[in-house]
Amino acid sequence: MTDRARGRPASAARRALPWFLAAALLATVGVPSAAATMHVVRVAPEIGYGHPATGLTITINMTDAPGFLPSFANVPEASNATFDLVNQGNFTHTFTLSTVPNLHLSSSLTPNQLYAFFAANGSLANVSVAPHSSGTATVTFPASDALEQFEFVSLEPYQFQAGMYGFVNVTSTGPGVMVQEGTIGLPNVAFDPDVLAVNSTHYPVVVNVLVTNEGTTPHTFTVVPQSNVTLTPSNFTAYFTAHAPLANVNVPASTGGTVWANFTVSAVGVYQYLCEIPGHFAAGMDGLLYVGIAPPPVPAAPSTAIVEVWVLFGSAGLLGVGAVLAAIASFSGRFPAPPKSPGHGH
Ligand SMILES: [Cu+2]
Repeated sequence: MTDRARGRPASAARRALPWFLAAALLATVGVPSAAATMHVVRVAPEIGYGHPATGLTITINMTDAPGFLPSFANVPEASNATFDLVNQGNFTHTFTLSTVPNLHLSSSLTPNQLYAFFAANGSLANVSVAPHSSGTATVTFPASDALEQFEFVSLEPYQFQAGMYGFVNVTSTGPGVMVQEGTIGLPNVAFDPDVLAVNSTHYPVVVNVLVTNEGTTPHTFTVVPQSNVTLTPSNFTAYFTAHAPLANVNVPASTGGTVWANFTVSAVGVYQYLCEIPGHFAAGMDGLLYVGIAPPPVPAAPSTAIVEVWVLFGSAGLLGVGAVLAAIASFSGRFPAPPKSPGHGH
C-alpha cells in the first residue's frame, strides 16, 4: 500500500467530521431551546377567597344610625351564605339584596323609586327584622357570580337614603399563588403563577389571594400600591419606604403553610407583586396582577417533542452532506489515478 492509499480513508472521515459536529451542535442548541419554551407558559387564574366554601355564616347587625354593620361581606362563589341579621335598634329594618350585579343604587332615589327598582328586578333576599330581634337569610351564589358585587339596602323609608346599604363581594375559588422552591433553595424561588388576573368591572374591588408555601423558606407576598410601576431588586426597598405596599403578608416557612392577602384595589391597572426576603426578588420572585385589564395571551401549548422539527431537519441535512462528502471521498479513493508508467511488477 502506498502512503496515498492509506491516507485516503482518514481524509474522508476528516472531511465529513465537521459536518457531523455541526449537526450535533445544532441538535444540542435545539434541545434546550425546545425545553425552555415549556417554562414560559403563563396562566392567569382568578383570585382566591378567604372563607370556607360551605356553611358560611355572616352576621350583619342593623343599627338605627341607620346602617349595616359590617356594611360589606365576602362570599365565595358556588356557595350558600347564611346572613344572621341582628337588629340592635328601636326601628324595623330590612335586609334586601339586589339581583343586579355591580350596580350601585343612587342615594338620590326616593323611597318609592327604590321600591319600584326591587319590584321590577326582584331580590336575592328580602327579610324584615323587628326591633331587638333577629332574622336569617340564606342565599346561593353560583359560580357565575364570581367576582361580582351585589348591593343590599334597607327598604324602610329613608333608611337607604341615610346610608343604610352595603355590598356582598362574591370572590372566586381560584387557587391563588403558590410559592415554589427548588431543592437547592435560592436560585429557584418563584411565584407560581407569576401572572394573576382580576376580571372586575367595578371599583374599588376587594382582592383576596391565598398564598401557599411549597417549600420551607420564609417569603413575603408584597403588592406594589401603584399601577404600572415596575420595581427592580435594587430599588424596591427604597420604594416601599416611601410607598406603603397595597398588601404585605409573611408566608409561613413550612410546606403547605398558607396566608391570605386581602386588599382593596381602587383602579384598573397592572400591579407588581414580589417577595421582600433579601435575594429572592433578584432570583426572579415577582409577578404581575392584572386588574380590569386582560393579561397577555397565554402562548400556544408548547410541543412536547424533545427536539423541534426544524432542528431534526437541519441535523439530517448536515448529516446528509457529510455522508455525501464521505462517499465521494471513498469512491474516488477506490479508483486511483492510472500509474504514470505502465507494467512494472515484481
Ligand atoms: Cu421569597
